[in-house]
Amino acid sequence: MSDHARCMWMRGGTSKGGYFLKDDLPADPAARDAFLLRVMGSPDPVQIDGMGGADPLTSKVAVVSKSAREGVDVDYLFLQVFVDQALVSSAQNCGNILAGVGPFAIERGLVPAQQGETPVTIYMENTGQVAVATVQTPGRCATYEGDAAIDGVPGTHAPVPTEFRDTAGSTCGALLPTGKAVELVNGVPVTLIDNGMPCVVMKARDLGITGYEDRDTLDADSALKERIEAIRLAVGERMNLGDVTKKSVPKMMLVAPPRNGGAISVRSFIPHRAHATIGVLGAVSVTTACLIPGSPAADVAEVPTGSRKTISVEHPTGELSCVLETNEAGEVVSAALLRTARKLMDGVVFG
Ligand code: NQM
Repeated sequence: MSDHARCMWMRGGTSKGGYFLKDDLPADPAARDAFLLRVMGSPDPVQIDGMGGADPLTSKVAVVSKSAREGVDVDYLFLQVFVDQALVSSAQNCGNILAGVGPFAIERGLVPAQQGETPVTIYMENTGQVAVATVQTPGRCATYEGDAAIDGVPGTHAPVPTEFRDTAGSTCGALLPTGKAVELVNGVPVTLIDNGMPCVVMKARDLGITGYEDRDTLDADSALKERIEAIRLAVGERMNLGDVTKKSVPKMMLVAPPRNGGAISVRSFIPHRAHATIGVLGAVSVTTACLIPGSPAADVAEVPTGSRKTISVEHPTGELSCVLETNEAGEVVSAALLRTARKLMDGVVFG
């Protein structure tokens, strides 16, 4: 039984977790997952015996290795370690934790740093797609200091602009896995969509809330959560995700008209707790839904014109802007977002 491993703890975007080189973890996935559960202190709602922060947003792992793929620097496998269940899932990607992968890869010597800034091309193993993150590397060293601010994180840090291409159907096989812009599930009109993250997008008011509630209010609403979970379980097969009982996808997105100058307001469940902000690829998927005529998101969104659109998503603690590039058919071909990351600890973790 493996009892320790070299590890860096990092904040990536508005999430936090352990970053490991693949070779520093057990090769057998069952042994690896058992070790990671012990590292995080799961299953336990407070994760008292581990590093996890008693929140799905702080119970995350990145497994990184040098890539053998053409034009790719590193491979990144994201693992969600459940807080109160003995589950580790690779069924979803994570664009927030992704923000730490570039600096981590440079720090561990997988990618040579250039003078000034270093683009790191990352193959996201969970979905088989590629992202390019640009890391600030003055003096050929990764830095975390800078002037970039993202809502949900105090202070300013070095910017990590990140671009995604061709994320449609990342896990579900198609942008709209059922081929429909809208369908009725348990009496609620929803869009089933995957542009990097499988999501169910529905109007908050159709679920009996305003869509402007804070995280604690949403988390305390057990009747709402039961209704949302029933919809989630009903659509898993239709979204080509199989039985989603023990999976952290699809994410549940409750949308409302913007009220702070953005394009849309979103409250998300990931899927059993409300998100403090919004997931990165979750935001790419929900902003893409804003461009689908007749969808619940398009009904409430105020979308700018032009082939390059900055769509600001209002979330519980601020906003996140997605820059979507569309082709002549109006389909999203790329998405860019700004994240930051910070190294918190580098050492050995015990499981
Ligand atoms: O959607 C939380 C997060 C995420 C995922 C979740 C994410 C993404 O904020 O790309 O970043 O949806 O479980 O870290």
